[in-house]
Amino acid sequence: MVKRLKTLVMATHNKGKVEELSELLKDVCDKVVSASDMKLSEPEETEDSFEGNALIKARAAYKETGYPALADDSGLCVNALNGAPGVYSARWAGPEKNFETAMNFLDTKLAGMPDRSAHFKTVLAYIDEKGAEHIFEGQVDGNLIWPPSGEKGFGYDPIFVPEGERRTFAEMERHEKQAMSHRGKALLKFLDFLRDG
Ligand code: ITT
Repeated sequence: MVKRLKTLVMATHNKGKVEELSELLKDVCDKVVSASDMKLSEPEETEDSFEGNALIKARAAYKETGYPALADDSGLCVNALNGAPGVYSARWAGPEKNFETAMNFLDTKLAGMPDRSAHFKTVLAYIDEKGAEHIFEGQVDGNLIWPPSGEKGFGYDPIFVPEGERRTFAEMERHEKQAMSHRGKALLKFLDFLRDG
């Protein structure tokens, strides 16, 4: 039986993540609110790992609200760039969060490099009602294309083609991306955890 939560805070200010996470979470929570809805502060992400930064965000939201909190730290890791931008994926877009700029910057860095393989990674950090911490991970491998293609999704989606596909994430419907994405995989692990717990 799935353990239902009364209220869950999604410890993120990223609208794209909220859209992708909230749909499935609504099945297991009476109420799902985001850090933006609750006007929570945005803690500085000072760790050099997805897990470390996910925990910073989840702990901050749990502390501020007292509700169980789920944070997502994620990013694009490019093999030819030794895993960059990785935990710096959001920061490459600057304070204006301009991903056109970030994708152009990435394309410039990859000039002359034939290896276009990359993966997206998500680490979800969950802090339960008692304050216990749990980690769930998801990854999707794929290749980068240029020029960007597609209007859906967010962030680096217009340049990422998952393995076995011909379309970018930005050319897919949300449920199609969800079925194969890093975030979708991590979220299923979290839902399994609630089911078993
Ligand atoms: P929060 O910290 O408030 O959750 P953020 O956007 O700053 O929002 P991150 O620090 O985890 O989140 O940065 C992850 C970045 O990686 C995100 O801004 C996107 O640009 C990129 N990213 C993560 N998942 C992605 C996805 O599914 N599609 C495209 N880009 C993604």
